[in-house]
Amino acid sequence: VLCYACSDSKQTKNQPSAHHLEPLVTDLYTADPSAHVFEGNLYIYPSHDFESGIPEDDLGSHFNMKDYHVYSMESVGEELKDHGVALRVDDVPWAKRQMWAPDAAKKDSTYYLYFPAKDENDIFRIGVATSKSPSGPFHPEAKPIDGSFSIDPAVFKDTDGSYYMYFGGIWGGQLQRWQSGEYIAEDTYPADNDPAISPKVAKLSNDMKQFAELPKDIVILAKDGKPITAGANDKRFFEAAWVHHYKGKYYFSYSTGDTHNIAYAIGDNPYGPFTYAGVILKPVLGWTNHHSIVEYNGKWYLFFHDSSLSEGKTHLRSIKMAELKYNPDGTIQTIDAMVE
Ligand code: FUB
Repeated sequence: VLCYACSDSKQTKNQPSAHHLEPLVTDLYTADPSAHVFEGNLYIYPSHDFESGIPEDDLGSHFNMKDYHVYSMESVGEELKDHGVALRVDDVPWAKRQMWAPDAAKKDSTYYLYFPAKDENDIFRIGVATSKSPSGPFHPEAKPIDGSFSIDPAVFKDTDGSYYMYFGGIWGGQLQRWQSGEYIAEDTYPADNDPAISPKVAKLSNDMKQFAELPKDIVILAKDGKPITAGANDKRFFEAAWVHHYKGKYYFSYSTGDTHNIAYAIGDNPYGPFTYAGVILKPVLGWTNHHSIVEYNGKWYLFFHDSSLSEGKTHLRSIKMAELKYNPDGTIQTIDAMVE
């Protein structure tokens, strides 16, 4: 619950203050919040962290999640409603383990939940499940999306009604194993001076259950117009893609992973290229940083997570939100949740 009863004079009831960021959910660990406005309410689709006892490693095996809950709020500042379990890994025929960051979309009268999980060969794929309600329960397709791979799907609806999926994550997210177009079970990274590994985008089919095209590279340019290099790890893409539209521009935001920022880049169309524009969210408590951005009732919000509720356990996270503000030139004001 957001603190709307604290004594801070700048804070009024039902208006969260950017400098008082409390976990939105306190009875479960939650992470990777994808927020959307459906049916006039804010719906949040997070990962559901729990302690499975798997030791920590560089592949992220300790992020061993097995289901998703869906949350909603009718107005900012209200307690989140937990709609319960929306999808379990045991109910997905092709998925074996590690349900990582999900996203959701609505088309016509159907809601779609997109999620990554490892298949029986320990390869991350992206699945889809459907429901007539934004809160689920969601019914999974028997197979993952054809040609899908890696993690962190984020689905963006363009102004013309087309839907695009952005996805990918390096290290444990396996994107570096797909550089040849086929899965190779060993990690291959570009040299520091070469362009960084690109996140992917694919337009979705009319039924929202397949890619309508082969995934394409998203190119993120440095301010000098050259692709960001693999060695620029304070700016290059790591995981957690998100796209939103603001005043005619497309904002591609993402985590820089081992440097722990949420960064963003701006482009003129859903495919990019996008030009690096700065940091939206500085590192939070815990190794991962993952966010979403949504407009609700005329204000913009950043949803993110940190490990404050678990006192620093990286795989036991809690979702939070803060108001996001733009400068007159369209750049985004940086949020530092560690000090606010
Ligand atoms: O929650 C598991 C993974 O951690 C997500 O897929 C990544 O984006 C990172 O937040």
